[in-house]
Amino acid sequence: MLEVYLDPCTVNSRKVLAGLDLLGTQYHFNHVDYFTGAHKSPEYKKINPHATVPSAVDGECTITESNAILQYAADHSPTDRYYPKDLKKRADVNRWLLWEGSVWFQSCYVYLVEYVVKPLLKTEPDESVIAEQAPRWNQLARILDDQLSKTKWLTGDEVTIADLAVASPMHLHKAQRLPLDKYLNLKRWMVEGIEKLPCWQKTQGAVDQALLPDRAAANDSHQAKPDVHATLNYTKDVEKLTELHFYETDKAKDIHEPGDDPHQIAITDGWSRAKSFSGDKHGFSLHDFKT
Ligand SMILES: N[C@@H](CCC(=O)N[C@@H](CS)C(=O)NCC(=O)O)C(=O)O
Repeated sequence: MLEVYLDPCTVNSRKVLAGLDLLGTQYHFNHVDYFTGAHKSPEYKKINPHATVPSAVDGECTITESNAILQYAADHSPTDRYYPKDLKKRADVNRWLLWEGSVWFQSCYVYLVEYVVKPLLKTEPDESVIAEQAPRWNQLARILDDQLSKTKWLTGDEVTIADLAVASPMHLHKAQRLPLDKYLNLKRWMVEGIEKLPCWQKTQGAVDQALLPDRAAANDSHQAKPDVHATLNYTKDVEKLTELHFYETDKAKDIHEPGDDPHQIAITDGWSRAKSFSGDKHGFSLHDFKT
């Protein structure tokens, strides 16, 4: 099984997680905590000497570039739908993957650092850095907008791994303050295409939780309308210790049977807040589930 090493909140890690979900790839997740610098540990650098996330290991094979991980996983997928085997179609996907890694990521990253990371670290964004980057970003956004005025997804009618790769550096576009209103085709693709993909939605919570804690909390309170309920059968709290005497009616008459106090409870998705949970007073706690 593919071992992946990443932190779900980083751009390139989120790209890989969304991509593996889209492709239906089975993998084993290893958390490398970016904020504690675990990607710089000697242990991790044995896997990835560049000290960056993500990385993937499949037996003897180690892959250290997010787009290369997507390509590898797609090549092992039973379908070529998301990474066509047809060489001309594949060349088109490849050129967007390379374009993203060589120019797009760097430009979007400036906005991510200034408007997302710095506020997180309680530092002021440097507007002169944005002003310097803006012409470059606009030039690149125009290229995407032009392409997306002709096609639904970057390479045609079908979503491919190139779409996820290009979307990832702008994954927090509102918080990054990327001026998408100037690029309506790009905005349509991002908001009505990418952000509607289940694989994208599943990977949003961890990003919000780590990088936009205020928004994550607000979303949680919006999500307070749970759509799943369950009945938990508590046992009534009685002074006398509960003993099992169900068939001895005399002894059983003043005790309560286990599960004689049903409570309807609402189940809400707390995954985006998982890090803030600890054991509660009834002894429940939330842990990562190893697959
Ligand atoms: N081209 C690499 C870039 C990987 C990369 O730079 N990852 C960032 C997080 S998105 C990182 O680990 N940076 C190291 C650091 O900030 O120390 C890829 O696509 O995997």
